[in-house]
Amino acid sequence: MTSLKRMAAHLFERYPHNPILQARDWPYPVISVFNAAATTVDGETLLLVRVEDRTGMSHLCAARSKDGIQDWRIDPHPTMSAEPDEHPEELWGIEDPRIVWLEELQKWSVTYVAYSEGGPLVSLALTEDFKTFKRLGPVMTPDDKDASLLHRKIDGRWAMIHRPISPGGQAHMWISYSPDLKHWGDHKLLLTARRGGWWDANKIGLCPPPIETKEGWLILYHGVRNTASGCLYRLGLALLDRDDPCKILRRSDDWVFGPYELYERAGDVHDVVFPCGWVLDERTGRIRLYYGAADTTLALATADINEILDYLMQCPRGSGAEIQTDKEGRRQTIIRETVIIKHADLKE
Ligand code: BMA
Repeated sequence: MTSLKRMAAHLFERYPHNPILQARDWPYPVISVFNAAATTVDGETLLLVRVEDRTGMSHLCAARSKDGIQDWRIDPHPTMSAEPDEHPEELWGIEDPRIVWLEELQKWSVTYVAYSEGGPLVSLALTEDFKTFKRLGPVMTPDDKDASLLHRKIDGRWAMIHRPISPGGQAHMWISYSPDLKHWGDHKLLLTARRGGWWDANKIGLCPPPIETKEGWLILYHGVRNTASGCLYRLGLALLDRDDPCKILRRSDDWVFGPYELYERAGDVHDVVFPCGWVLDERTGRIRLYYGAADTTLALATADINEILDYLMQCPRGSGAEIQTDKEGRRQTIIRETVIIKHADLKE
């Protein structure tokens, strides 16, 4: 095994007492708790957890903890429920939130999946307290999921990464821009799913919101592999240019985290790890990654952001697209040159 492959396998470390939250911890009857967004509020970690009840539909519920690991205080009632009367696109529930603090507005954005009669779409809400939510309504039409804002404007416009499904079932990550968070356009294809035997062939999607680092926007994304016994959800890394996030600087060829422990391999949907939130402790450089395990419980893994960046800076440059079409329309394999540069050499 090369040292890069060894690094990939050890970047994330599971919390030994996983899962950290389960249905039986809930103050009201539910069947599964998973895919939580995460942020820091007044020095505490706040998770907005996707909760499914016996209707089969989901709502969001806040859980707070001082250390982000244990002693969670869970809201006694759903914190944000679907409101299909005023928002028909939420007919079949709301799912998989991502939270971003927008310094400019002094508000948190919550992008989430609204499950409409026409399919799942991306909706956006703003909140100042995680008690009331101002809905801005659907921002992307169906089928579209896995969306998050960048925390600041890029050249005067808000940017959102999201994942529409293309005809034929292929699902790639896109980036779109808006002057006001309401009207979105200038859509660009960002990161494409690979093909064939790759772990991230055919379907990928953003996991937690991108983290801005000196080296670029750090992206964790899921890749879905179709197998004879169903889908396998694993995670990979990419780095986007800080000033122009449409540019992909690096992408890992290997997946860096995948279902392994029993609570990830068995549950309502087996073989799924699905993070929607992470919190960076700026003092220690440790990341706490919160992920849904087998669509049943919520688990925690930790990682060092500098190790992740060191690893990424040794990954192939560019988007990792391996197949291109030549002028005559023939497919050709592009052999990429992997240039190893020390992370330190790239700092100004
Ligand atoms: C995706 C989303 C996630 C879910 C995953 C695995 O399409 O619906 O909420 O965790 O599938 O079932």
